[in-house]
Amino acid sequence: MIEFIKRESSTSGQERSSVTETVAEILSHVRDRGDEALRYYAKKFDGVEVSDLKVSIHEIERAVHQLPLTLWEDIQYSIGRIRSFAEAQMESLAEFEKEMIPGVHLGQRVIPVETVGAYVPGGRYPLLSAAQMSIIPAKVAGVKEVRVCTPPTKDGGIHPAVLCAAYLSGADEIFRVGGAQAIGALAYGTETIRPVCKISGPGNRYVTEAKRQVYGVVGIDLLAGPSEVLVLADETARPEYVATDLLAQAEHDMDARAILVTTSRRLASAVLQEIDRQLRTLGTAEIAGASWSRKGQVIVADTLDEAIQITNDLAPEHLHVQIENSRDYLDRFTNYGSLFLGEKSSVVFADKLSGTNHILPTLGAAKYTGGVWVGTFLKVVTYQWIEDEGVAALAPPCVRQSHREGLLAHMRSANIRLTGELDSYQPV
Ligand code: HSO
Ligand code: ZN
Repeated sequence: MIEFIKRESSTSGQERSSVTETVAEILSHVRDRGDEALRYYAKKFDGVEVSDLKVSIHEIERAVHQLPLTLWEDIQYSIGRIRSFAEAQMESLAEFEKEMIPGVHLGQRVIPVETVGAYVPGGRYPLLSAAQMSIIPAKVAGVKEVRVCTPPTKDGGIHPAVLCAAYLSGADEIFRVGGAQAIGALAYGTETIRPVCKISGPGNRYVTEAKRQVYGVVGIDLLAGPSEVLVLADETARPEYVATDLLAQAEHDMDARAILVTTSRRLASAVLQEIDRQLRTLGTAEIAGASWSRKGQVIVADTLDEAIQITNDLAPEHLHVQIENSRDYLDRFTNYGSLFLGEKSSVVFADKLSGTNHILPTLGAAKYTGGVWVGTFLKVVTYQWIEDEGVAALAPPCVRQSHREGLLAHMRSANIRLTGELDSYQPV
């Protein structure tokens, strides 16, 4: 039996279709008019006249030199952590060639995507880590060119720390273009922005819808929705910790979802009280409080098994387990973007610098995919090399199968390798 102590207030999806139409219009405008459309939307949506869409190396160098030393060091530190983990993932990917039967050699290769577009959102909080999370794994994968798009600030610049984070992470080109129009530019190309093979990075609902619409023309990483956390806690969890974790997700935006699943009614009420207490002194209480009251949920389960079941059903973006001996439960969780075991493993470390990626599946997508990783920027492809002995084994069943299917040119292509003739092999 589960009980909802606090439920998500219902939301309607009526705005959805207008977003779809607006985005379709922006994309076709960008495809038809290129840079001119990008400047038009910069004026319309960002309120700025943009002359140089591409950020010059002088502007980047100036931003790097003006960056406070500690911040520069912090950015370098997080780049180092994220790169190390991406490199470890890279090592886990195996290329191989194997003689499967005599004369049939099959292999697998791992090839980087040639060009990647990294979208770095602007919005309420300029996240330094957003740039790093796409660019670094792409570069570790061996992507030749990473083109970054990020919205211009009100004065037509780019937030200096975001610019530095993108540059120091290895961005090859940076453009002051945001929103759906940036996705259009990266997918179709304009006079200034050359098209890429794959687009990665989070964004608002317009950016996400644009990624959905250009998918096929280019690849995309995933469709990232508003941030989510699910904290699974038992009676041993600390209400102060759990409350900070729920509010850290809630402060992202009004649509962020923070969920507590617990086996302890006492903990549930302690956390609710603690959230109210912390909101009184939290600088971002306006958003965090609003999103908590709109989207926050507290669910009490009778047993831990039941709580784990709910967790797997909800498939949250971030899953933070704060129960006794959390680490022993690793195998019990099957649907999540990223898992955090034990009370010390705060999600915010991974948001920025423990090393794992923070671009993760939301809205239940963790049922079918993980988040961005070095493999997002790699193609696992196959090859083969077949000798006579292999032909002798493969051709007869292949000829028979093709014949049965009525694929007569296929039949010949196999047969000529076996007999040197087109139709000599008569399948029975
Ligand atoms: N929680 C966000 C990532 C982030 N938060 C970066 C702060 N900085 C989505 O996973
Ligand atoms: Zn966060």
